[in-house]
Amino acid sequence: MTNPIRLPAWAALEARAASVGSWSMRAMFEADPDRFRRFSLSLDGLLLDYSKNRIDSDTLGLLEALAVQAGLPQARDAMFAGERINVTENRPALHVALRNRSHRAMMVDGVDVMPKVRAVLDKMRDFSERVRSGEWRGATGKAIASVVNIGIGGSDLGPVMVTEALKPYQRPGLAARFISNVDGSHAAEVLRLCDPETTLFIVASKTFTTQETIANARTCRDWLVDKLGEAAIPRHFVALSTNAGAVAEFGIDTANMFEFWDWVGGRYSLWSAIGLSIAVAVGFERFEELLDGGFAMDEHFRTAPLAANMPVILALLGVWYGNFLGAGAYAVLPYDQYLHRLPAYLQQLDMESNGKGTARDGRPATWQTGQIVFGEPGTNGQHAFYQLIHQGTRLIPCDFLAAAQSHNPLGEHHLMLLSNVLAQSEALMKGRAEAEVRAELAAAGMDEAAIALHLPHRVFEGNRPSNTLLYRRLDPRTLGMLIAMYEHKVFVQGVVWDVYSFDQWGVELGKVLAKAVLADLKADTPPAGHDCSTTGLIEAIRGLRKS
Ligand code: G6Q
Repeated sequence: MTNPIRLPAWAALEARAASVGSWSMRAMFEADPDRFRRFSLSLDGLLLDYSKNRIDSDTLGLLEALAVQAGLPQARDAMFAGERINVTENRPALHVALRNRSHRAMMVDGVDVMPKVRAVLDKMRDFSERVRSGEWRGATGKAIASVVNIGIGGSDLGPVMVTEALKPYQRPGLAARFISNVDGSHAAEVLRLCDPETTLFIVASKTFTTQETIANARTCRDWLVDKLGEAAIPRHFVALSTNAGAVAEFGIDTANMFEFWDWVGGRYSLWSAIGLSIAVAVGFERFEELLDGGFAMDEHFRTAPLAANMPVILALLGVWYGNFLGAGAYAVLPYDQYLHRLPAYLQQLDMESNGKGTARDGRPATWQTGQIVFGEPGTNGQHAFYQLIHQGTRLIPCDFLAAAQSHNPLGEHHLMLLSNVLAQSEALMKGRAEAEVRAELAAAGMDEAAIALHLPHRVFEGNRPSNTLLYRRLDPRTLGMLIAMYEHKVFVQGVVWDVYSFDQWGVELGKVLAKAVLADLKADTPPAGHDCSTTGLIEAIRGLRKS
């Protein structure tokens, strides 16, 4: 455990940033026609091109040295060995066991967890097949047509993102829907689309105490009971949780509960029973292919040298930009409509894991940790916020993702999509030089005065970095690889930044605070114990709700 700024490689990187940080990528490409080959990696059909970055071999060497000095190889081994690396919650972070497709044991406290993992997978297979085949029926004998996952945060974002990404694999007549927000409008709008006789609710909550999820589950239970009576509950409600007591108390038969364990973090849980909605939506075999992809990336991360390791390289590039070249944010830009929830998913994965201001020794982190993640699918983003990425005053590194083949080959759409993603990364790197713009304006017939006015606004300095992730087609295995790649990227950055990536005390705080304010909103007595802004807002809400 060492503060990164005390590591020798940190100082070397600071010095390097001062001298080479502004090197022109355009010039580097001109000088080295082999740059793409030297700075790209392939793994099972997934290509990572990281050549459009402000790096050279020496800089990468220093970044790798930083990772080694920060103890990355040992930290990685400790994670796979099931050590209690989630120190502040005193538990391992062993989501890699959930997708361990080998015969290797995965140990927690001296016990192999794989038999339990496989038993739950078998139960998920059996259940998802029964629902999909129509063998599992609702209380009135009808087959299930809507599966509604009720969960929030880690118990929602992964399943939503994956079911959306794998929509081409869903079968007609069985819809996967999600209720997460405690805003009653979310439940109301989803329930409007459902028929109680053919709806199966999956209540997904690790703790089974989360206010939003329990409130939504109660509302859905009331909706069902109102139409079909109490006796219908066992045919229409199942639970995914670590808390059998609370599941039973809620009224769900624990025979219909799919278990996972405290060593599965919420935002790492889509591979566990929390993925049941995915398995029902796309079929268990596809779910297994997702696990296979995750496992392939785990093996790569575990065994590939740091210099040829996708998650490590992505992580270190993020460190280079964030800690040495002043970037505070990065954009995730999938040129793949089916990945439209990937940015939201990565926001949680990244910002909840590494949005920490305290180092592992308990002292304030005086270096930048975490990164602001944002994004939208291409080409929509191009017509919105790319302006700032191209010409703004901030450095925003980008990850572009694209499939060579579409699930929906409509005319030239896909080639147009691909031409956009390549054109964007090229333009970000090259920019548009003054001479180029001047010639273009002159050719358009502008006089000198007009050229002088327009020129500075149309010049793009370029030199803006990006990675491109290219794959054949967005299938379950590729998706599994991509998700695991980002998980490990976040892990590596947490190690370098010396923070605990697997807790989320900020989220827990929100859970506690909301309960106190709820009591004040319901009361008639003057709210006490708040600042005057919160008190004023509570009183204003009380007034507005009466009017
Ligand atoms: C994820 C976080 C958080 C969590 C939700 C839901 O890593 O811990 O997003 O997943 O708060 O928690 P439950 O699954 O316990 O309802």
